[in-house]
Amino acid sequence: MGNDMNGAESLVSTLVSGGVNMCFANPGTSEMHFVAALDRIEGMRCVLCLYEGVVTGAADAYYRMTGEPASTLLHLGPGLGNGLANLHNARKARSGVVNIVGEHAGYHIKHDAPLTSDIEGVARPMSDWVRTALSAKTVAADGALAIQAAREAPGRVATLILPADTAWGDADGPAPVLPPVARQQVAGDAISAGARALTCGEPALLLLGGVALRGRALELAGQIAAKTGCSIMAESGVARMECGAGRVHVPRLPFVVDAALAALKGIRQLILVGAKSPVSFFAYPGKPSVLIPEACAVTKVAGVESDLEGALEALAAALDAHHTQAARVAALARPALPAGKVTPDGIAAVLAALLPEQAIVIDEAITTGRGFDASMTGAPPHDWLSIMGGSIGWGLPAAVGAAIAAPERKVIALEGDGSAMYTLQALWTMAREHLDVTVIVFANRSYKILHAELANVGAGAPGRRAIDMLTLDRPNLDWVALAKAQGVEAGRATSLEELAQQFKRGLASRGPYLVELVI
Ligand SMILES: Cc1ncc(C[n+]2csc(CCOP(=O)(O)OP(=O)(O)O)c2C)c(N)n1
Repeated sequence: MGNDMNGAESLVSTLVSGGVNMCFANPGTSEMHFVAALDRIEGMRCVLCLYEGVVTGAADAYYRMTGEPASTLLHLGPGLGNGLANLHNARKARSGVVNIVGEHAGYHIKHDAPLTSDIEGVARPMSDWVRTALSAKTVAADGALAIQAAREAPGRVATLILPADTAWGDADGPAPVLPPVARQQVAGDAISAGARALTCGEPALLLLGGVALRGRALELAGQIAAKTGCSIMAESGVARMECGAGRVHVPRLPFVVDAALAALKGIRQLILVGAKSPVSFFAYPGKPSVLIPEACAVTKVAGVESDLEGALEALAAALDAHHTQAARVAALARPALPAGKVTPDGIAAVLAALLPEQAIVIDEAITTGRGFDASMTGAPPHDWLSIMGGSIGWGLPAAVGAAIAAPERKVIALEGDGSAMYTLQALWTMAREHLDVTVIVFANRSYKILHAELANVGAGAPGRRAIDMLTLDRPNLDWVALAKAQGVEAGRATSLEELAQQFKRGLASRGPYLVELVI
C-alpha cells in the first residue's frame, strides 16, 4: 500500500502489525478517518461502547487477561475526560493501554471551536506517556512508540493524540514496533536480604502483588511459606489473582482498617514481592495511615515492574524451598446450596457451589463482597480481578473487556448497585457482542459503604438530608428493566434459593444475563 495510505491507515496498520488488534471505541468527527481505516485494514476488532468509561474499563480488563494492550478510540478532550476514572483504575492495575484521542486539525485549533481543549492537559494525570502527532508522515512512528510505552513493564497507559489532518494527510506506510523488553531481574542482594528476613526467626509475612499472584510464582510462594513458616498475603486489591482448588490460597489484606491492623498484628518482618507496604485507603481520625506495626522491618525484594517469578525462584533457591510441598494448597470443596434469607455468607456459598471452572470473577461487590475471599477457596480454579484504583464504575466495563479477551471462559461480574449505575451502558455492548457474562447486582438500594464511612471519619449521626445522599431509593432502580432495555436477559431474586436458580440460568446461557439480587 505504501504511499497510498493516509495517516490514519498507517497508524491502524502499525497497531495491527505491532500486535494491538483490539480497539474499544467511542468516536466522533475528528476520528472518522481512523474509523474508515478499520474497513480498509484487516486485523483490528473494533467494539463500540456507549460511554467512554466503558471503553477504558474494558481496555483495563482486556490487558489483565491477555497481557497485551488494547487501543481505545476517544473523542477529543471531553471524550478522554469521560474515560479518565477507569484510566485511573487501569493505571493503578498497571494495565497497558494505547489511547488514541482525536483532535482538531492543527490549523483549526486557533479558532477555539466548541470542542477545543487542552487534551494533553486532560491526558497527563492518568497517562504515563503522552504525545500529540505532528504530521501524517510521522503518526505511524508515534503509534509504534505508544505501543512500546504501553508494553513497558508492568504495563502503562500511553495516550497518542491524533489531529485530524495527521489522520487524513498522506503517509509513507506503517512503522515497525520494537519487541517488548523483558522484565528486569532482581539483584542478588535483594534476594539475600529477603532470605535473611524470612529466616531470622521473627514472625514474617510475604506480601504479594502484580503477577506474583499467578502460576508458578504462586506455587513458589507456597513452597517458601512451607519451608520458612512465614505467612503469605496479597494486597487488598488484586489486578488478577489465580484462586480456587489446586492453587496456593493467598488471603487478601482486608480493606477495613481495623481488620487490616488485626491481620498484620504481630508481624515483625514484611517481605515485599510485587507489593507495596500497606497503607489505609483513606485517613481516619485516630487511625494510622501505615498499617504495619511500628516494630516491623520491611524488605523490598522486588517491585511490581520486575521479574517476580524469577525473584521468587531465586528466593526459593536461596531458602532451599524448591523441594518442599507448597503450603496452603486448597482442595476442591464446594459448599451445599444454602437456602433462606439473603446474607453475604449465603451469597458466597451460592457462588462457591456453582462457580464454573476457569470463571473470571470481576469484583466490584463493595460491602456485600467483603467476606467472599475465604468462601471461594474450595471453588474450582478461577481468576479474581478487583477494582484497583477505588474509582467505582469499573466492573461492568471490565466484564466486557475480560469476556472479549477470554471468549471461552465464563465471566461473573459481582456488582454493587451504586457502582453498576456509573457505567451501565456496558450492558448494551455485552448484548451486541453476545458476551458470555453473568452479572449479579447486589441491590441493597444504598451506598452502604458510606453509611459506615460517615461514622468512621467521625462525621456524627446522619440526619435525613445526609441519609438521602447515601441511599438509592425513591425510586428504586429496576435492574431487570435496565438490563432488558439494553438487550440483556435478566431476572430478580429475593432469596438464596432464587439466587441459585437465577445464577444457574445465567451460567446456562452463552450470552449476557443479569440477576438483580434484592438485599
Ligand atoms: C468515581 C467515584 N465516585 C464516588 C466514589 C465514592 N464511593 C465509594 S463506594 C460508593 C458507593 C458504592 O455503592 P454500591 O456499589 O451500591 O456498594 P455498597 O456500598 O452498597 O456495598 C461511593 C459512592 C468512588 N469511590 N468513586
